[in-house]
Amino acid sequence: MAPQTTLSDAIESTIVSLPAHMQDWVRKEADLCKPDSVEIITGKADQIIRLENELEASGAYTRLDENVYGKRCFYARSDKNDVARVEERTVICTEDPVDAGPLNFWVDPEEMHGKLDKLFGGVMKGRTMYVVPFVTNPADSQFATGGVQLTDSANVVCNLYRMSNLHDGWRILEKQARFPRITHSYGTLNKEDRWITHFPKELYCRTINSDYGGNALGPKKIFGLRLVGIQALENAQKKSQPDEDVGIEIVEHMALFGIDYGDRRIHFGAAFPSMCGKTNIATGVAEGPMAQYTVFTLGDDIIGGATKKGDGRLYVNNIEAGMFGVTKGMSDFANKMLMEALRNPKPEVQDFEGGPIFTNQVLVENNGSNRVWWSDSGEDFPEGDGITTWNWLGEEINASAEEKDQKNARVTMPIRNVPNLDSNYSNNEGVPLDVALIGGRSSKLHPLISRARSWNEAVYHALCQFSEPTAAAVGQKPRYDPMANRPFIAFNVSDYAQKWLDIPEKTPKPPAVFSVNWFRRDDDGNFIWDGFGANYRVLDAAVRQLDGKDTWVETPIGLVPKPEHIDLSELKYTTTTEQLAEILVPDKEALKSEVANREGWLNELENGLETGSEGRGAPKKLPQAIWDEHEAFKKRAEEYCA
Ligand code: GTP
Ligand code: SPV
Ligand code: MN
Repeated sequence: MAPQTTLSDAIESTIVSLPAHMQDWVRKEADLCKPDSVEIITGKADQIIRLENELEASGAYTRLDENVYGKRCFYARSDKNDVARVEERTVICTEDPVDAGPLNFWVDPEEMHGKLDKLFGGVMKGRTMYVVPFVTNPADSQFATGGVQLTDSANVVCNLYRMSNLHDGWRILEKQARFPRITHSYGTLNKEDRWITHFPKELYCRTINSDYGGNALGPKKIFGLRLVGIQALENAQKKSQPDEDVGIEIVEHMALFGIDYGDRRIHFGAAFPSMCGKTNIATGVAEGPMAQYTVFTLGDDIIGGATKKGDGRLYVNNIEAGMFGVTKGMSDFANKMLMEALRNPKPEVQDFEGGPIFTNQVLVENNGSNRVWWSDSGEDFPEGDGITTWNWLGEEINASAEEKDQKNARVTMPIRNVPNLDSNYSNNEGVPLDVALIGGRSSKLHPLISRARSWNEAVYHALCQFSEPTAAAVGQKPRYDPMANRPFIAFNVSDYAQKWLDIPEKTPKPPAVFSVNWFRRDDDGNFIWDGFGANYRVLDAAVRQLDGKDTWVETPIGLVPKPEHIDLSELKYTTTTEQLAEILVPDKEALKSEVANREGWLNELENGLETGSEGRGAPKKLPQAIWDEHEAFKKRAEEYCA
């Protein structure tokens, strides 16, 4: 017997068709949110096509010309106050604030639920509540986890269908007794009442008043990185020896790609903060002296995996099924394989996942044909007879308009369209993670590439990875961003540091870790390094160092190549040998202040942020090994700068 609710018979009969262990939760949420109807997402394309048509009929989606990007390609505009992640409103709700740590915002779970119950009360009146199943990729790997998102946003459903594995969702969820749950409503889109909340103990997240990517697409950051990240921490903590199978052990904010060297394919993971080049490096092409090397794409944002029994290496996969890429700057020069995917969608993908969904670019109408334009695409702003253009705010504009596409305008697209997808993309066992690249935007300090002398030193540098702000999150400032994961570590950062320090004990053949920085600037603010396709030359130098072919030079921040180790022939922008020599070593002035800055940062991790600590979780002691590495760094830096 179903408990007493005020739900209609139609809603009740939908709910009873769900797997038995989910019904109570969905019923309770429906009773609170009061949708007019409840619809179960089947995972089949016909239903998604119907939702796309409804979004088009309502004016939310503009259908783009099939001849440009293939079938089922759409354009949407967001609310003007809902264009990026909102870290200030991202909250971890644990009983003990120490479990959230000093970097996360923290609210007592009961208090947060009370506040959210009010905001969710009746929020779906006049709307449909969709029940969306999903599973991390690949569905049949031992690391896969299924979950359910409830949402009143058909736009979120259509994006999720391209980004996450929904079609295997129910099959996996049937077998999974405990399942993570996310309830989302775009609510009123009011930013004052926007909340992205996580209740790790309940495997439950509630997010309201945003329809944007990382705030609303549950399987991505909310579930994929944060909740599964906690699961990976707990599994890794309980693991006592390398051959013990504990399920998923590692989840990181990393792109994943392979490059063939002779008969071996080396797999790289790239942990760069949001909008710092993950999609670029995973979908770019090597050029010049490396033109014969193919880059094989596996993923552009989140990896998960574990140590393989008997092998001792970390095996990882992209846990997503699509990409959510920044369009500004997307071009044949910056990420050719992504452009190819847009130009040549595969028929089976067009019919199943669908085509790209663009949000917040410039809409271009040319005699009845609709397409989009974005900044730094290499294409002139469209002008001429029969052409009309509107900016992301919906205003008709011309080439001289200041406001064109939004800085964080994005495109959602199924990864299966990428022509150079690694054949192991959906391999249940994953691929070995050979090299981990850790980077950020550092205009003065960090060398183009460096390698720590030991594992602990690498962890220390990664914990002190610095990066300048981007448009991917609202109101960001320059900051340290541990392993490019700062906004996504849903537990105490000291435990995260310890987890990384423990890797060699649990994974006898851990990846080689290199720090990279494509973003050094000259005194006029220009980037010194060519970047993009030239970055693969830097990776080539890394592989040569690993193979013992080149001997690198000591600096306080790690070993660095000599200029002759990086081939500068046929560069597009011409970084000179002198410039290369400059960016291969840390800037002395920057290094001097870095020692004190890092000391301040580590103290903040241990004692709480100096400014803006209000509303955050509580700190705890950092592992001693981190302080030991800091002392060693300080000594090396003082000698170097003397
Ligand atoms: P999220 O999706 O937000 O997690 O970001 P991402 O890391 O995938 O970022 P993406 O690859 O979309 O980075 C985009 C930005 O980085 C664009 O502004 C690019 O122009 C810039 N970028 C990427 N690679 C390079 C590079 O090698 N040099 C320079 N100067 N800019 C780069
Ligand atoms: C990021 O900001 O790191 C992204 C986009 O990948 S979002 O899905 O919004 O998190
Ligand atoms: Mn990201």
